[in-house]
Amino acid sequence: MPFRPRYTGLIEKYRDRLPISDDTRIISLGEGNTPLIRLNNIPKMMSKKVEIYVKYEGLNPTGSFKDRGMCMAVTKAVEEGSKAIICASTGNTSAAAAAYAARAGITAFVLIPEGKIALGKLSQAMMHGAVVIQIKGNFDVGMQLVKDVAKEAPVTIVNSINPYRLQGQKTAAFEIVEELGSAPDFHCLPVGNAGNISAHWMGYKEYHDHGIVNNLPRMVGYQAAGSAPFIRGHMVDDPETVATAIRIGHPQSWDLAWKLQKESNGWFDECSDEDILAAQKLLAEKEGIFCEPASAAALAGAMRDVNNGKIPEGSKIVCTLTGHGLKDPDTAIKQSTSPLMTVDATMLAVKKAILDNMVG
Ligand code: AN7
Repeated sequence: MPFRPRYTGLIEKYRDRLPISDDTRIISLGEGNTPLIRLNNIPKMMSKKVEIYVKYEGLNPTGSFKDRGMCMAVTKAVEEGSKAIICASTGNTSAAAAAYAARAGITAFVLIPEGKIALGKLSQAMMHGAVVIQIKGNFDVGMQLVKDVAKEAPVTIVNSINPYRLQGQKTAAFEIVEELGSAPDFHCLPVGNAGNISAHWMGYKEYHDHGIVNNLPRMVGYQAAGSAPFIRGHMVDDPETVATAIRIGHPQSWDLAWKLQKESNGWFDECSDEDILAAQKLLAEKEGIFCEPASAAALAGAMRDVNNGKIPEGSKIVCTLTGHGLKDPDTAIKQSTSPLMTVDATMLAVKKAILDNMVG
């Protein structure tokens, strides 16, 4: 039986490209190395021919892309002697912070908007032993509080304003290039704080600058219509969307995002909540891939922009599916149309249920 070395996470794999030294104690949960899945059925339903791949970041240890950045942020915090980390979060950052703090043996403080984070994410933060502080305010308010309090208390901020976060997250672009043998023509992502889209661009540019790849993608960022500061052109004070992960009106990486939009010749656009949920469901029903609502914004936007010609026929597209569908079971069940029935526990009743629901 052929053996291969155990995969031990993205810091070990990309240590030469990350700010790590030989004696850094690495805090890892085996993050990264996520599948790049080629969609089979959805492209066939589209009127124009394109190749679509999804980078399934929901398969990271805590179920979102945040693990890529959090392993780096916590590794560096520990190296610098920090005993506690803090973040504001719409859910996924808090889950990742809680898990990596547990792994490192330090404390995580997480500020979350009361009642506005998905159940799975809350359960993660609580289960990993974070100090969960619900605030009567949204993410943006929480983020400001975190910045203010970190000036007065011995805590390291692990939101994406921590530069190590983007360093870790850039590795997703490395993986894509390594698997495709080139950069895609278009890379579509959901945008909240715009940290992840910025990190991806950093990764692509680094491989390009170092001669590993000779093309660059156009970066496309999609926001939820009720929470779309990049489309409005200014900060939004009361963001609202079913995609709670990207319910962010004051993006922290505002300048970085506009810079990469220009450099990559990409664009930002918005998707309605209906389109986001429809794309989430389509992906689940037609491809067997379950992502959370925010993630589906990438696919919803890409499909629309293929249809309207902004993304030309023949393009190779990567959509990042930022988080796992299991993060938000409530939204999934609420919009599900699959028959959920209860029948008598008899062969006859079960047989009838089968025959009544045979398709084709
Ligand atoms: C599933 O957890 O900001 O544009 O506090 O969870 O880098 O902010 C989450 C963001 C997309 C947006 N998809 O990424 C948080 C948080 C999912 C997310 C985004 C988030 P950025």
